[in-house]
Amino acid sequence: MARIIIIGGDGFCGWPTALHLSAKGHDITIVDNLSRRAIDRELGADSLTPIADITTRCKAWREVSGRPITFHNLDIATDYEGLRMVLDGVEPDAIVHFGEQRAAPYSMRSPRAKRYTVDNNVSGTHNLLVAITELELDPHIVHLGTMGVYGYDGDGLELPEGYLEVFVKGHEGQMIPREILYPVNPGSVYHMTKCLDQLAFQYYAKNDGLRVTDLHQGIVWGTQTDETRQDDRLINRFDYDGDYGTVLNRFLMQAAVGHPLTVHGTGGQTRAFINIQDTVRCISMAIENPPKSGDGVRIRNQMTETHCIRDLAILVSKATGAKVQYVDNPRNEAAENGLTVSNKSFIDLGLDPITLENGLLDETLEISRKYADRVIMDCIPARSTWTPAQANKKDAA
Ligand code: NAD
Ligand code: USQ
Repeated sequence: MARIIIIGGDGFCGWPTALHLSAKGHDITIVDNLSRRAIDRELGADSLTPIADITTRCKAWREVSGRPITFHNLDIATDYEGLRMVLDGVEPDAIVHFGEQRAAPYSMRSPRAKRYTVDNNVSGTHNLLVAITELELDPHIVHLGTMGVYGYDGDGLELPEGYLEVFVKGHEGQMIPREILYPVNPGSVYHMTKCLDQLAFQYYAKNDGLRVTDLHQGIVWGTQTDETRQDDRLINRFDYDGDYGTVLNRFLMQAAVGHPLTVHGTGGQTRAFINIQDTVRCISMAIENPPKSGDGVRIRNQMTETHCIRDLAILVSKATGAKVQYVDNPRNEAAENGLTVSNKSFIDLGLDPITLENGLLDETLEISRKYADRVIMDCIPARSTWTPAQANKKDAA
């Protein structure tokens, strides 16, 4: 069994992943600075589900499973020495890196938030790479990247898993093949940090032989997994506010509280999706199938289906009777786009995807209804805009 560090293990994807890997018998250490909980307080928002504090969570898991999880409250972007000490102490076989500011709207809300997102995400990732090389460790780094690095202008082609074969004209006119990182096209400062992460991984894999899997993940929906269902104190986070709530979970929560479903613009944006239970399974599969030193960075597209936002709203509306409201799009993004994505590498590893048709919408809807009285209605509208003038005003406020 492996020693695994989960950076960002108190978050929406990190917590159920920590439990899943612990249940499989791995030794789990969580590193998290609890910044996500602090940002909730800053925004006056909260998880729809009542999440226990991290100490209670770990204690509950030990009671339920008999297995310990160690927790370190540590900021990987600013506390390099602390990070180095944890790595040195654990000597991990694998590190799963979720520990970044992950909301596109939050990253666009003000100059301060833009700078925080870049400082936190880029420094955190780079500190991790430096510490591993300084200590001469050889863990498999599994990083959570995003489908958003590709951008949404690929109509007509199937997005490959990270790399593109191109042919460049040589000086004698011959066409020379090269494999390059798929050209990045971020849609927010947050997405831009994931593009910068990619370069850092490519460099440290080349120069220091680090073993990295970068998972280009789609939008995660759902809440519970087999492990988080086992005790109320293990319940997973459910974000629904205008900055952190992702679209499908927001629609389900909105339906539960009688709020119209807030479709941005025409709703013609097509995005990639994955259920949280498949997220944890994919991460486990990625850990079990590491790249070899010298192989470069292994990129896998971690998504199971694509949907257009308008169709999702209609689906939820039909299931619940909720009204659909087309609101001005606060983001700067294409009004309509097609999207086809290869996820062959996980299918080849045996992933049997959970899709919207599998009935799990009902479970998420039930959770939304159960905790509807916790919804802070003022947090529902998406107020972060991509327009500099408005974002600048927020900082001044
Ligand atoms: P989250 O915000 O719920 O969790 C991130 C965790 O990292 C939080 O607990 C936070 O406190 C911690 N963290 C942030 N900065 C840190 C730092 N400097 N040091 C230590 N801990 C730090 O986010 P999530 O939804 O669980 O996403 C996890 C990862 O997956 C992110 O990197 C995100 O970009 C990626 N991802 C998420 C989604 C999604 O839909 N949620 C989709 C694709 C990719
Ligand atoms: N949208 C609406 N109504 C809403 C909320 C969102 O129409 O109430 C639209 C947005 O305008 C956007 C789409 O839905 O076109 C997706 O928005 P989102 O907030 O669900 O997802 P996004 O901002 O892309 O970010 C989320 C995670 C991020 C991750 C990304 C994966 O927060 O961490 O990287 O999904 S991906 O989209 O594949 O890049």
